[in-house]
Amino acid sequence: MALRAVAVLCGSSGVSGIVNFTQEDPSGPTTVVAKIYGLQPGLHGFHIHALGDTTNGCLSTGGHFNPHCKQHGGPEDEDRHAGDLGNVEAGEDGCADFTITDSQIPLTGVNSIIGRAVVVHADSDDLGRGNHELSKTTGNAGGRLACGVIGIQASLT
Ligand SMILES: *[C@@H]1O[C@H](CO)[C@@H](O)[C@H](O)[C@H]1NC(C)=O
Ligand SMILES: [Cu+2]
Ligand SMILES: [Zn+2]
Repeated sequence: MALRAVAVLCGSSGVSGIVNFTQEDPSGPTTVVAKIYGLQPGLHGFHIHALGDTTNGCLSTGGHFNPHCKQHGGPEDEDRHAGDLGNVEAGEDGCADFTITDSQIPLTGVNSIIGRAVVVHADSDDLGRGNHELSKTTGNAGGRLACGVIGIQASLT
């Protein structure tokens, strides 16, 4: 029975979206399928942040989810935060379709992302490869446009 979760993205910026998470097997990878609206065309950093706290908007969702105390990177990197999912790319219509299958964002167990938050940023994530002082912590992805808490969804049988 697949585990499922969902995050509904909203923010003060007019950016919105839906992020679906599916984990077929409790020890297997999680597939993320997102559709985001209202973005400027181009790349936007896309992460799991540590806290599901939106009392102060997206600012209170903490830093990137980082249970293994690593540096910021891209999803393909050995040295990365678990929450580092790279960038979504919006077209001229401001919409981004994004899919990734990743092994560091389970929906169950000690490193579960349930109750944490998805954040989409104003700027592109340099995946830790920029020369900016923030490259190794946030990818210098700029402000937080929209976010949503990752909640449990009914399982599919
Ligand atoms: C997310 O899943 C719902 C069904 O639970 C579906 O209606 C929606 O189209 C999905 N969204 C994306 C972006 O895949
Ligand atoms: Cu982020
Ligand atoms: Zn990171």
